[in-house]
Amino acid sequence: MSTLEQTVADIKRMKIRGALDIAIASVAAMKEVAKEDAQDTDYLLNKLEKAGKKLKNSRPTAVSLPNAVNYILHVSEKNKNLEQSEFRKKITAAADKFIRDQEKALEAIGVIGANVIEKDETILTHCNSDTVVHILEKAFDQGKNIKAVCTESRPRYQGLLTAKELSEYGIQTTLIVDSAVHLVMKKLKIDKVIVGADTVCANGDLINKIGTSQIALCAHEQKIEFIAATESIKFSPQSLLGSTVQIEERSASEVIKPGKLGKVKILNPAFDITEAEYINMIITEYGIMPPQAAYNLLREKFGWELK
Ligand code: RI2
Repeated sequence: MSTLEQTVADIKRMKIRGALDIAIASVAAMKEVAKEDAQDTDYLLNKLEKAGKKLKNSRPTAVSLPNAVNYILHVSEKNKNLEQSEFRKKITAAADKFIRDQEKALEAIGVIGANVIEKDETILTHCNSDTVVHILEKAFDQGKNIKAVCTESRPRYQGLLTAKELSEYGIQTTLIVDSAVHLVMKKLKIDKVIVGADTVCANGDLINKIGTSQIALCAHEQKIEFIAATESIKFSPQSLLGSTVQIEERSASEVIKPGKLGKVKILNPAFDITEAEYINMIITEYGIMPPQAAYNLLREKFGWELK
């Protein structure tokens, strides 16, 4: 199997998962496509376009994936008049820079996010976001003696990954079932909720793992700060043009063994939408911003995509 086919398959079955990781893996796969044998630059360009389509179709919700692919396609288009070897060099350099930039963004968010956390705070998180894990580990490194509460995140249980990672890092961690959030917020005196993002829309709405919006509502009711941590690659330029984000529906078999409940229909949406009004702040590599500033970030960062 080629790197491209392998990457598409791994993203589909969530062997590669997390909004940032699928973007990085997609760019790495396109870099390999650009190295393949070809008669001329046009042929390579065509191969990259086809690869981009396959990658974009592998998972529909996290916008970091099409943003990453479109960036490489944009560089390809800009350099299509170059001779083949020069063209390859441009794509390789762009892919390497993209990956480095995401690593730097993650690092910057870690530092900014850790500054937001106070000494002895208890932070609740949902699902498994590398970005959030990074923030909590940085805060721990600063000697802040934080505690973490992780939801299981049914049906795929990504919360177990978060709990394991944080606990092994030395952070006092508690795992709860998803439906315990409201009670536990009071019982364990949660200070802040910090979640990752799959997509941020121009109006500041957040799309993240199913269950996020219920947690935001609980936090709102209990006056607990609700924070999203996200690299700017997860902002959706298409939302500026009125497109809505497709919420991925995954197989019923992730929820229950097929047929176990006879004719009962199983619905398994993987993400939900948290409205901007329930979000206190968004942490990006550029700093802290209110969700209402999403529009400005999009115009600034993705202007090239909107032309
Ligand atoms: P990072 C994940 O989706 C979760 O929804 C998580 O909050 C988000 O991606 C961002 O993850 P999934 O791939 O990029 O588990 O912060 O469906 O790692």
